Amino acid sequence: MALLFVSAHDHAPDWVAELTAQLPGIEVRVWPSGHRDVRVWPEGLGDPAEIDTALVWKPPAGLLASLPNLKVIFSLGAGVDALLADPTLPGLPLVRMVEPGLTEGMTEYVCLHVLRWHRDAPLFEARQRAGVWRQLTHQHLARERRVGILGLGALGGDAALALKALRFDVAGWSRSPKHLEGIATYHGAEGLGPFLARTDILVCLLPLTPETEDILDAGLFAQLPRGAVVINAARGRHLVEEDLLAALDSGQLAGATLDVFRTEPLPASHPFWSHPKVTVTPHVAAITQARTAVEQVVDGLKRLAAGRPLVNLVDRARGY
Ligand code: NDP
Ligand code: OXD
Repeated sequence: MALLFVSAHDHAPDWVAELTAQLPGIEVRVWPSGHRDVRVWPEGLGDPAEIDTALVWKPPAGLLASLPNLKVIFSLGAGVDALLADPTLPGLPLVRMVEPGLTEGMTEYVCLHVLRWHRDAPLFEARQRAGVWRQLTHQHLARERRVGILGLGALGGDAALALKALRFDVAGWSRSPKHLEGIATYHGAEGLGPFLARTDILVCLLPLTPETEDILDAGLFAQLPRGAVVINAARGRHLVEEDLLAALDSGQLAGATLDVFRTEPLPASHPFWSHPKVTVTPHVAAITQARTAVEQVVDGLKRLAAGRPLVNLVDRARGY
């Protein structure tokens, strides 16, 4: 039996090397064919009946349904919204990605961009471009800056603790109640308003589900203190783009860092590219890498072989 690897990225060689090092004898098939530098294993599906495991990022709709003996689907991404959007997705165990590299990468991204706004880096970058030497007379300390994280899961929880270690005044919002040392926690619809009212820098790390789609809209921005900043590193469809532009233009929001977009790549004509208050990064906040992520997949395969329960299973009813 074989593992089918599907990804638009060129990291198939790393995955094949890591998987075969840990599970000698495993057959990995890479789809689609034509990956750069992939020369040493069969490309393409081969006999679909021989595939029992899939390790995938955004496979085309219908591909997984065409594998009659598939037993488990591992997502290369933490977010499984694209997979769940395929109406033909087989009702098999679906394991999402939780791995140290992804978590550490996201925490670095969040800390970088929170600090960037906190220390007025965009302002000084603009002044440098204009050749202006002007100091600020008042400097906020991190403990005076209230950061709020939407989503306190694998990524949001780690980022919250790292920001706390930098002395920020951190709060988080989740669906169910949470206890995180030193973090003010809020949950559910009734917790959202009070959470937003005390948030100067808002970070979105929610999964994209029917409940969270369009959550970053005018109504939410209006509940933040005037001059707040929004960082979206989750999914583009969390954000109502025109509401963000209006909130930036009115001064309700002072800035935004966006890693994810409704359309990716972000179209060349999109106003975000040149907006003076927007920082754009190309969906790179955190990337699953074979060297840190292979252990989760290997552990899953061993659990499956031993009949032990899988971990990080997606709850399809919740959508994450
Ligand atoms: P988790 O499933 O571990 O955490 C999700 C968190 O969101 C949980 O705390 C959950 O609450 C909360 N949540 C979900 N739905 C709601 C809701 N309706 N109301 C309130 N809280 C809610 O996910 P991860 O932390 O691993 O990942 C989060 C997302 O980050 C991914 O889904 C993906 O979209 C995005 N991502 C982006 C990357 C990038 O490069 N830009 C890289 C990796 C991930 P509870 O704890 O109560 O269940
Ligand atoms: C993910 C992502 O969900 O990279 O892992 O966006």
